[in-house]
Amino acid sequence: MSLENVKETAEKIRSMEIRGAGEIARSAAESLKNFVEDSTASEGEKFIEQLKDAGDILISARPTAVSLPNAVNYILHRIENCELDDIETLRNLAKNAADSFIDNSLKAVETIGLFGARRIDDGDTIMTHCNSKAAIEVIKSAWGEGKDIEVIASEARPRYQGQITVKELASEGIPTTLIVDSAVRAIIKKVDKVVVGADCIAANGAVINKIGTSQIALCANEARVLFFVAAETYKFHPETHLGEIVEIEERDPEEVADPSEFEGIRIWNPAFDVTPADYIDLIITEKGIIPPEAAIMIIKEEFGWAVGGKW
Ligand code: RUB
Repeated sequence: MSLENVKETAEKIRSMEIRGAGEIARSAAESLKNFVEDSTASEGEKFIEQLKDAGDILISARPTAVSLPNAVNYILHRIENCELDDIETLRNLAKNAADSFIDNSLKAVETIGLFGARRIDDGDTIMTHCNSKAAIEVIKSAWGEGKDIEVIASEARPRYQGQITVKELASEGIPTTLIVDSAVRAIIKKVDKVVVGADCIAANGAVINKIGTSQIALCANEARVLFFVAAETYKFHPETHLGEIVEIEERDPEEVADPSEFEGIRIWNPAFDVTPADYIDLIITEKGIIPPEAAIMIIKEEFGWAVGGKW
């Protein structure tokens, strides 16, 4: 019964009914919490095994946002080294871990908004891409402080998450403009700062975010426009320190065009791209604002336990 709920959540993540790296992580934590509440395991070892299986189902839903395995591992790590025969304690620890992950995650987004707003000036025109809660929080927070700002958002084909962004910002009263992705270079000189989110940040400071982000970074670099990334620390990828490569999700070609109308033609739909650290001025996290080169320090601080023995 409750594994069904886990599978349902995984399916919603896969189909993008639940989307955005932070939201994906929080819903995975919530789903594991429900799983724990329903679990009938009477033996600690079995309980952990079942929880790991449930976690694996969630992790397999989408490959790129490292927030997903980080959320699952946050919970598992807190019960793995406990007394296995005390099942009630294990259950409570897992539930509390899920709650604290969700709570910390929401607080992190809020803090990022406050920190990020300090880097936004009165009169700024800000460009954003896709739909990132963390990036939007920076913009909303600057607006909330009374800064007179404007936003230009690219639509983020093929799933058009930019449309969600412009509606959300406009509903706050923020002057907002929607552009097609290919208009970025034509208008970048009107932009003062770019603020985007992240699905994953590697040890070398590279940021993996919605496809199109790296082109914006390239244009911003050419035009000497500042490029900021807003990301909670659970978007940093522990294993990239050990040389692991981040998998870039390739989604269904049907999201781009109807394949039956393009017989013999490959339709390629990578969902994310990699922006090298050289194109990023700052990463705004809830622990503070860092240059991309300091990503490794966040990874050591936040995930030393995860990779501990291995480095
Ligand atoms: C969403 C996306 C967002 C990041 C950060 O991609 O690339 O910029 O996930 O979002 P998708 P947040 O729509 O394919 O999930 O700041 O909300 O975690």
